[in-house]
Amino acid sequence: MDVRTKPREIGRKSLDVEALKRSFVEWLVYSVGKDLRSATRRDWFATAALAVRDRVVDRWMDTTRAVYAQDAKRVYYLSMEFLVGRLLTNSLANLGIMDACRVAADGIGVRLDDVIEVEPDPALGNGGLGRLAACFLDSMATHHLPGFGYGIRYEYGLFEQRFEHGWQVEYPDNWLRFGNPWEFPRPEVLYPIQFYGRVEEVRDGSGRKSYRWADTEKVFAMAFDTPVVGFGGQTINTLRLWSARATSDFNFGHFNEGDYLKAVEQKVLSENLSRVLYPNDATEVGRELRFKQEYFFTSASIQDVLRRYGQYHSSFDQLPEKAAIQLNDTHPAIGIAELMRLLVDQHGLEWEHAWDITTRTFSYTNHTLLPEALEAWPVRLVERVLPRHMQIIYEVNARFLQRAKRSTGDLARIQRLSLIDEHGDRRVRMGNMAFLGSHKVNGVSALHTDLMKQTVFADLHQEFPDRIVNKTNGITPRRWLHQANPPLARLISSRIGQSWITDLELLADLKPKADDETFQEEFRRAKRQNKKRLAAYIARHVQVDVNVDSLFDVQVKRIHEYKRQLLNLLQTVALYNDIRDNPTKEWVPVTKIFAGKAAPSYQMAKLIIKLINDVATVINQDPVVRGALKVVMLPNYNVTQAEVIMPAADLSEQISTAGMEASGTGNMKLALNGALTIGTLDGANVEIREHVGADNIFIFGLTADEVRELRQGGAFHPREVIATNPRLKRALDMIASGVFSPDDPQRFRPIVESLYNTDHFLVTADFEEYCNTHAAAVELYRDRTGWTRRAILNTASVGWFSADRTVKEYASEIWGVTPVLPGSAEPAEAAP
Ligand code: B1N
Repeated sequence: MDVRTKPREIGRKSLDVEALKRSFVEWLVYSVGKDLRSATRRDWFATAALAVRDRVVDRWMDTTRAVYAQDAKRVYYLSMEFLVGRLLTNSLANLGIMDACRVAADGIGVRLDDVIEVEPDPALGNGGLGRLAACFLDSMATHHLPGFGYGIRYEYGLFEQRFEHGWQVEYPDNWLRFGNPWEFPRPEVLYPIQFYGRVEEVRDGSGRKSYRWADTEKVFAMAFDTPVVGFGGQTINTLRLWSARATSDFNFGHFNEGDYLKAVEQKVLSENLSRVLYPNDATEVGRELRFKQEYFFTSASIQDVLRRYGQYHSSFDQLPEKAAIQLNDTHPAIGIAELMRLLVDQHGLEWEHAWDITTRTFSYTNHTLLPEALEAWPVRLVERVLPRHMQIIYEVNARFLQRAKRSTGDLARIQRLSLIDEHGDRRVRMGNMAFLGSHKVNGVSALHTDLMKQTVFADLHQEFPDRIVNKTNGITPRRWLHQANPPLARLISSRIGQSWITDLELLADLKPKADDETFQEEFRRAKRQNKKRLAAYIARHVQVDVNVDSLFDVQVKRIHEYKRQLLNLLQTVALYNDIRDNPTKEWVPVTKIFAGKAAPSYQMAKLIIKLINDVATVINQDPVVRGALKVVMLPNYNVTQAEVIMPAADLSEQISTAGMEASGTGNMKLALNGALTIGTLDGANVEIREHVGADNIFIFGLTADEVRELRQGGAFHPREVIATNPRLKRALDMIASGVFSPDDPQRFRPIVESLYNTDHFLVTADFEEYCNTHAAAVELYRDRTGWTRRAILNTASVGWFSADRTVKEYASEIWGVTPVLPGSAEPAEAAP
């Protein structure tokens, strides 16, 4: 069908209060099937979401029509993870109908805030990488860039974390239990995904060789679409998530044999593909199901991209002018082999032609240099699961190495360039694959990008010196300031207007107010309001009573040794000792707030959680320190919780071993909300210092270069460092002797021993400087004016870390896409 002949649907739903009220009642009665008296909060959530969704849909179709009508170039952001957070508040805020909706709800006796609180937080990601993808979607929609997110509709998201006797225990995250009002199932958008089988060589009449992938097992990928509301509600993009569905022919054999139950079992097994998110942040566990998940969503997405392109084009020559595919880390990197397979095997393109189209279409973002996180799939696995792709990878490699050999005779270098790691069991280096198949490869902070060039990608960088570029991460100011921090957002708008919401560098206009007494006073009042909200949250969730006037010292992120929660905790224990030694001194009251999940198989990280909880128990119960120090570990850190924590923080802990945190984005959220950073020169901290100024950030510790030298030089002996630092030694002795674990004094031996013996993350090396810097920060907190001035300058100086800036850089320097303004469409088909 000609997509341009469909009539355009008109009739937009009104945004005013009366219309909203009518919508609520109608949805409640006719769709949720309840009356006003019997409706539960969950019913009201479904009702509100559906009524708001109506307002989104008209505009969504306008966007789709406009992009179709212009045949504009689109960005496809392929990511295993999208940590979008709750969508009701986000939709209301971005549509600008928060107040109207509150009034409408009030009018029928419903408190909107109660309704908001029952929405599950879709945890379809682990941490920074998944949240970055969500921030980018928000920025693309807000700035009218035609951007699609493609990922997996996991039936179970990241596990729910609870503490039982201080230990992390994981519970399944059954987020779809009560349905998901935001998604549109698209049962007609269905693609076959193949696995296993074998490859046949076929020759046509002229003797030309081609390949057929035969005897495969098939699964269908079915689309679920969620609208992505840009700020102002003008552009609404699409997040398309794939769910696995058994094919009907899958179990034909069993049906014929009359084994009905076996057939059903097969169906369940094949649908496991989209069952659960792997809970590892920056560590890969090479599981076959994970590899199949990666191929599953990547293949479906690329088939969808080609289908959409094919509606308007009869040859593939223009694909790179119409589609940019961004690989969010190597997880979708198999897409490079998949596009080659589709172009060469299914559409008959010549290899060189297909390769040219492929490399001009793909680009790749690297998010980590940690060796344990670099994906390298065993050749034997790839060969078995995707035999044709393995052949394609070999062919890409052969051609590339042939070229490389012309310029070097250095065999070791050739081995390093190869897509195949020949050490031990042979593996496919997905990073090298992603690099070769892309026209641009980017790091996520300036330092990280430099380190990419010096380490993991040094050889490839020499071969392709223009390919690596930097795109420092950013965060969306809509969710992380406008939505999460209404008191500060209102204060800012009262002084500089509202344009900062979509143009965050305008916050610089606040700089002259940093010394303005009234502004300072109001800034403090906003912070205090947020701290009260967090204190209430803490009281509700962990029953600890914290002092709102204490310094809120926050470290919230995944638990990982490189992030060094242990460094923070050792300093906490040392401070505890200082206070006990000198209880009558006028200590600045400090509340240490931790939150974060450990990968379920990461024993050391789980032991660190237990230690934080055990230290918290002892300190919080000790009458000697009461008031001067409290320690809180909040369970189940997620986007919703982050929205409560970020606005309330005074001090932001960004203390990873230099060179190990690719960027960090929590650092940006906290600084934007007026926290001062204490941190190492790692990831984006380096650039945060450049923007806020060295006087407004607390930097300490070894630099990335010093870390490398210290490790290489072999002259680092943690045992000796500990021996020369009595405060550190005392803290470690206490942990080792069971002061915090009287029921099991040996419990924390593994932690203490690893610090004494190897201390790979250089906790002991940085301890003293960290303590001194921390003490200086706490001292400064006494100076209310000095602290507030610095806090204001942080907020005012980090506008550059908006995801809007990041996405615009990608758009112009990597993707080659430009905004499509809505409302300029010819009538066309509305389905994305
Ligand atoms: O990506 C974030 C960065 O800000 C962080 O510094 C970085 O640690 C994070 C495998 C990862 N890197 N790698 C991952 C996540 C899941 C997985 O299965 C790796 N996450 C990061 C955004 O750039």
